[in-house]
Amino acid sequence: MKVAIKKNILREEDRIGALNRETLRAHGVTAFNLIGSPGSGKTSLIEMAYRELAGKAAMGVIEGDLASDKDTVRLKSLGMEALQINTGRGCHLSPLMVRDALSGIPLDAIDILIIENVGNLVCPVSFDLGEDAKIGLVSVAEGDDKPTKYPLLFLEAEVVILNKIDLIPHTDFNRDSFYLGLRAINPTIPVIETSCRTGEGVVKWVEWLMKNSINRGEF
Ligand SMILES: Nc1nc2c(ncn2[C@@H]2O[C@H](COP(=O)(O)OP(=O)(O)OP(=O)(O)O)[C@@H](O)[C@H]2O)c(=O)[nH]1
Ligand SMILES: [Mg+2]
Repeated sequence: MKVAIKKNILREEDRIGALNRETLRAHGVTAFNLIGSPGSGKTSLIEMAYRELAGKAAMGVIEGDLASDKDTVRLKSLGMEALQINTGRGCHLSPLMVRDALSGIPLDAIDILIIENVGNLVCPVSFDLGEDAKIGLVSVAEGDDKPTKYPLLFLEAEVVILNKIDLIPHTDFNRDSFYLGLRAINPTIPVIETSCRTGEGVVKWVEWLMKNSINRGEF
């Protein structure tokens, strides 16, 4: 009985996710679901992308956090369209939360929507929010074993961002171990190494966003 109810809920979630995708398509918006641990640099990467995309494409953000509007305040101060969702005890954004948020974002004014999911490598992976692609983010500070321990994200994502590479000399992060673990899970997924401190890799990250937009970067 419990299993049947759970399956029905998931089916309903998928239906709303598909509806979100239709809405986004109707407005010509590409959506990316950014998934990474707390503090891995999700908001920092969004800030970097926004600066780099200036004059090329307009970006909006849905921010998911258990509490506070800190990230939204940060993004709005740059002039970005940003809307905060607080999940309370919830460990992920649901398609319905995103559905509600979409009505608060001027979709005709943006080309790319980044959904910063709640900091978590587990639950957010299971939900289709209506995104065009999931982006898996890990940072050097978390250790090189994350693909091995949290394989689902690395199977579902279309790209992996390895952030905070400026910290490699100060940690025991081993690039070879990281890539060995990742390739065992997903042999072909592209990886972009970035540092929001030095700016390294940011152009590549933004090029990936453009290339994987529904209009292939022709905004
Ligand atoms: N050294 C270094 N620090 C970084 C880098 N990227 C982000 N940070 C720092 O890491 C901390 C967390 O960054 P955020 O961008 O807030 O991370 P987040 O994933 O959005 O965090 P939550 O929203 O709380 O889950 C901040 O102090 C950033 O300045 C990086 O590439 N290198
Ligand atoms: Mg954040």
